[in-house]
Amino acid sequence: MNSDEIFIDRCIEIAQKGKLYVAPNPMVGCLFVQDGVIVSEGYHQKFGGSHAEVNAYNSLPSEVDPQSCEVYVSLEPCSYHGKTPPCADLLIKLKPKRVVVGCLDPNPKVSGAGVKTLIDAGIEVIVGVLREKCELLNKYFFKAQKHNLPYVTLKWAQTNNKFMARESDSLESSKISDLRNDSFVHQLRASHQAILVGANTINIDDPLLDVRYSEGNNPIKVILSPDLSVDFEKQTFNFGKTLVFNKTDNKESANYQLIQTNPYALEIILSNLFERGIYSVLVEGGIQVIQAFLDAELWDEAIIIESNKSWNNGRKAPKLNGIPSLVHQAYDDNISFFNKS
Ligand code: AOF
Ligand code: ZN
Repeated sequence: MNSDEIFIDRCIEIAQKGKLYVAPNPMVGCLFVQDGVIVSEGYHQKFGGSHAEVNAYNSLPSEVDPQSCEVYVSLEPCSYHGKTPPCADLLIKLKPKRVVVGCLDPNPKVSGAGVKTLIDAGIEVIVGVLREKCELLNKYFFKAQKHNLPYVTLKWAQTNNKFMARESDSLESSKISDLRNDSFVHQLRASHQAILVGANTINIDDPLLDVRYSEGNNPIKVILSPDLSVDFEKQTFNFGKTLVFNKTDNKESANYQLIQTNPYALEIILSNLFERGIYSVLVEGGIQVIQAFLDAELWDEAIIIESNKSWNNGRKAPKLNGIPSLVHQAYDDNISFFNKS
């Protein structure tokens, strides 16, 4: 790596400290560098809070002249008034020697305008250092800004002979993955803005769908129940926010919100979630719901947790063709990651 890449890599590293708290905003890291030495660091810490550039500037020691610094930032500085003023204006005022940007901001309100404002103001700007890695850092944000749909992660557990659920009359335990991997699953929940399941999963498993084995906020719960067969007495309705997509009713109550969708189709539901500012959805089941996302090709990533247990019977897991981008062994499970394209 050359020195620009090393500094942008550090921006990416510190940006990730905001992972659980910035959504739907992107994670962003910024450095001020003087004569090849980092003199201050900042990252976007929470949604609605100040941007990485502002935080880095605020921690610049008073004796350091910003005009003697180069600024590194993993995402193009913003150029419009959102919840905070434009970072490009701040940088123009500070007049750094150079601004090095990891990747352009896909937000149509920025999308090159931040870089252009800096160049027009006579600041030297370099764009695209570790571009792919910077874009990957914010894969949810990029998907949502470019396609007006949230990033969809499918996640399921299967036995080593590919069963995903017990038959409905079975009394045997339906837990498949290693208990020690529950914290991994809860990290996934915490890193998505919403968690989505079908009504059968609620009615049969009575899951909480919260984050309790790791740090982070509970995701918004999304339940697909076209005919409103979901049992509203189940425990997930006792806390937090739950959206129930259905064919017939719109209603808001203390514990849930019914949303009628017409036509009742996954793409319409995802688009509705995007309009609500939800940029990432974790689909946790069951079989029919996951299969529907696969069939409609409305997914971005699939994570399969395969245990070393074998069942004699049950209901088969969806089939996913393709080669995983990563497989790792975690306790008694193998976890495989697939990207759609
Ligand atoms: C930056 N640095 O640290 C972040 C940026 O509503 P606001 O003011 O917080 O603006 C949110 C938008 O700003 C977001 O959609 C994205 O385009 C950009 N995020 N930009 O220069 C940052 N978080
Ligand atoms: Zn900004």
